[in-house]
Amino acid sequence: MSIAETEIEKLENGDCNENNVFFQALEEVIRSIAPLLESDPKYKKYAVLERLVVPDRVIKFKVTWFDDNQNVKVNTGYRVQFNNSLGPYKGGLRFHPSVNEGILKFLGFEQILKNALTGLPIGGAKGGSDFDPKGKSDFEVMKFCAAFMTALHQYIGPRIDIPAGDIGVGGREIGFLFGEYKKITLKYDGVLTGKPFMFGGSLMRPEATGYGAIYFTEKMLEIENKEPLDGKICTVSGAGNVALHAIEKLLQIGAIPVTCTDSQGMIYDERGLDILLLKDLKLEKRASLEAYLKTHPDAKYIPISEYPEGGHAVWNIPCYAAFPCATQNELTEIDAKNLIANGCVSVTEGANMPSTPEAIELFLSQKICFAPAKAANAGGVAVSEFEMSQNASMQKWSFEKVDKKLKITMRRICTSVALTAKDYGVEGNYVDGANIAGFKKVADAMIAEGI
Ligand code: NDP
Ligand code: 2IT
Repeated sequence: MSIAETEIEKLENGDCNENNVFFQALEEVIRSIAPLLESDPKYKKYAVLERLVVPDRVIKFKVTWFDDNQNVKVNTGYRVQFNNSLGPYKGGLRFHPSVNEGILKFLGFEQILKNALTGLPIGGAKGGSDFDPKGKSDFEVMKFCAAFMTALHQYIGPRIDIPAGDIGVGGREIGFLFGEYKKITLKYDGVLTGKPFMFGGSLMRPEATGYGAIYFTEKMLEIENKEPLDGKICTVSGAGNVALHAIEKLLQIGAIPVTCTDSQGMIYDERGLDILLLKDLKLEKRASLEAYLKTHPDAKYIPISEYPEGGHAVWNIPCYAAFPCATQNELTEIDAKNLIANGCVSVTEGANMPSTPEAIELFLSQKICFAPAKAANAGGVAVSEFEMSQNASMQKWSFEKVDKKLKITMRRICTSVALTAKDYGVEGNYVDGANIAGFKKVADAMIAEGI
């Protein structure tokens, strides 16, 4: 049995079984790096893989707070500090009722390789809580964030672990978390990224993940000799930070994004989406997407109850390029078949692991340009690192400077992933390219730092 197969079997028989998203993320990476493990004995000698798949530590804590009716509420908080070989632990916080240790381990593991691909000095981590910010007042969110930070503050620091946002955590939550950290520690540290601009946030951090995914796609289409995005129909899922900024950048470059989704349904506006309205509805008013119809009655709204069996309405809409930007496993094998049948040429993962393994296999076998999450959505964490640099040097960079650095970073990641794939005999396979390139950086650092 190969080193990779032995490790997968060990994981399957351990506490990480096949139905688990953490196992899904690990299995993909281990299969990609199998040739590297066989060809270079140092990885086995230093047990790099066995060490890499286990987080350095998982911090789990109780978060108690009062709602607006003075009821005591109890949630669970986590921080998975996965690997700090390349730099301090870095990664977002997710507040969503589905959050559990398995989901945060998958996200933390992906973050290690993603952060390595940026070429910046950051390790991998993820955290969050099963707290649901939806329907909560600003005061309730503030009280929850304060209680969460009370438990977390002793484990983080600007050279230790620097959390940021993810699903359910944006500028509002980061602001409340930062305020509480400052109050408890008396330190004005850049201990979180994604802060509002007025107290140390980087310009363009909100836009960075979505814009970065489009910059990556432009470069990938260039390398693969495909037509550029301008004038092309694009489908996007999600209606949060990543999706809306991907849509905004698509509109800026002359593409025609026609869909977005939230947890309740999909909007299809074949003339191209109204981004200002969407930002107001989803980022300001935190309303349902259905409200889009009040301003644009010609658009279509499909609630999730009417989605096709085993699939999602958004991937039935014919498009040139697709951008899943909502959540994990939101693009299934059935969805992939529909996209391909309708002529889709390119798929870019804005969300973390949005495509199932079966969907990815189809994309790769059908030679669809496929940009995997850990490469394509690295723009968010890259600009987070730019925010850390600005905080450390007490500077504020212009929007243009950050945008230029983001574009260079995304194009560089794309090129290095494409070249790595070519070097390892899997030209055009950006999944293997990203996994091998990211793994090598982390693994070589782990070996150099000793066990
Ligand atoms: P937001 O909370 O801003 O938006 C999430 C969007 O996805 C919302 O429209 C939400 O719907 C929808 N959504 C969330 N969970 C589900 C679900 N289970 N089923 C259907 N729809 C769902 O999060 P982000 O935009 O920040 O994150 C989106 C994805 O991008 C995640 O996978 C995240 O890990 C990834 N990512 C985020 C980065 C960042 O910088 N923020 C960086 C890199 C990756 P509703 O409005 O109804 O809640
Ligand atoms: O998945 C991700 O890369 C993020 N949620 C952003 C992490 C960060 O530290 O900016």
